[in-house]
Amino acid sequence: MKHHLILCLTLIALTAAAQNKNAPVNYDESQVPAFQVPDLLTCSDGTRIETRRQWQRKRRPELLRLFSEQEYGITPKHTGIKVKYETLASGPALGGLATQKQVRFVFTSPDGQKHEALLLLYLPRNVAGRVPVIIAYNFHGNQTTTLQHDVIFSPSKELMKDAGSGKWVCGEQASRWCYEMALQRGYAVATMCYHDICPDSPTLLSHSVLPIGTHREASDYGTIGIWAWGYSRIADYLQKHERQIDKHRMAVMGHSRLGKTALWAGVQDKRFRVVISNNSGCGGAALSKRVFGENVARITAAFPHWFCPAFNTYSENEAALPFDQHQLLALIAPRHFYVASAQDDQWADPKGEYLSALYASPVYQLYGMQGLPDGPQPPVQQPLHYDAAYHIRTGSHDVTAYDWQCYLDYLDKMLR
Ligand code: GTR
Repeated sequence: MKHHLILCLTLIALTAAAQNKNAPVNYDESQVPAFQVPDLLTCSDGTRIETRRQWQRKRRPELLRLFSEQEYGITPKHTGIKVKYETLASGPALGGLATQKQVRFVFTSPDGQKHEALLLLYLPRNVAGRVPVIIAYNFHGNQTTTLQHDVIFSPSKELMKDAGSGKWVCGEQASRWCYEMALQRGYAVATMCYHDICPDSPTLLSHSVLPIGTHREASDYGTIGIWAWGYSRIADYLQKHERQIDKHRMAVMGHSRLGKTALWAGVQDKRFRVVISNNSGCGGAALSKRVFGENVARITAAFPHWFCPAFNTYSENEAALPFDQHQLLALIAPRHFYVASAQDDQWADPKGEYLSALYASPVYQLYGMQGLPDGPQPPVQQPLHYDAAYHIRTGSHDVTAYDWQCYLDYLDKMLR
């Protein structure tokens, strides 16, 4: 009898999980539920925040804890992991515009396990003094980001089921990487394949640099937490070992799932002066409570390894969320964030991304700074560049030359 009951309950649980994958997706603005975003400046005990000191001492840590415990998982402070670097290649590249370096990171965990990741760094030549840097992961290996044939394949390629597919071919993603434009404007760019830090597949998690088990407790980090931790390890290297890099002018950038990751990294690591989220959508810049486009049910069903298990609780129940993504963006202040949307990328809810950026403004005000000014979402191709920034461009889910141009204009303003 007891066994029968357990079996029934298990079946119900499994069916519920399976149904999540098919949770409805809304693209109709008139069907957006009535909602109120949780107030940025009111603490859980009702205290109203009036000063930046109160924000820093009380509200910011409280919100950071919420995002750690309920969305991305708690980032470990002490991992015991040691990192060694080995330069595999270095020399002129991109028609003499850059010095290229390819650096192998070897992570050794306390139990002696080793993991390798490969950094590709382009430094501008003919620039005197230290330069700012943009750090951004790529999806299918360093070799896909450029047509230069001397770029070594990222090691994680070998693990992936689709390793033989066109996705991993040299230069395949080159349109997303405007290296020349950045270098000409005096920026270094550093990239690494995110799978090198932790493969984005539930069956390959044993290859992660940070350990992640098949069974996780409610607030245990998922892969977004691991990738964000990895962004900080790239910053460590650039800060300590690259004399040409200005450690006070580091920006972190990411597209889509890596945009979510860039935000979470930027919130936690104050070395990132500008945090760029390109089409990051659900679990990134977009407000969850609008339930427009991708929603919590869909994302947690499709990618059960990305967030901490506690986030599943809000599947088809965004109304119960005690936080929303505008508060994540606000945690970046007084440093700067840039949220960018694409008109045809409705899955990522461009309007929700804009509103989230706008609703973060009160914290910039506390700092005597100017976040996005009150007003409707700007038209396409009309960037708003304040102490926080936003643009929406024409086209689809992608990173384009237009996006790079806007980011570089903004970085020129904020990092000079
Ligand atoms: C989609 C996912 C989005 C976004 C995207 C990407 O499948 O639903 O949240 O992260 O992948 O990373 O390209």
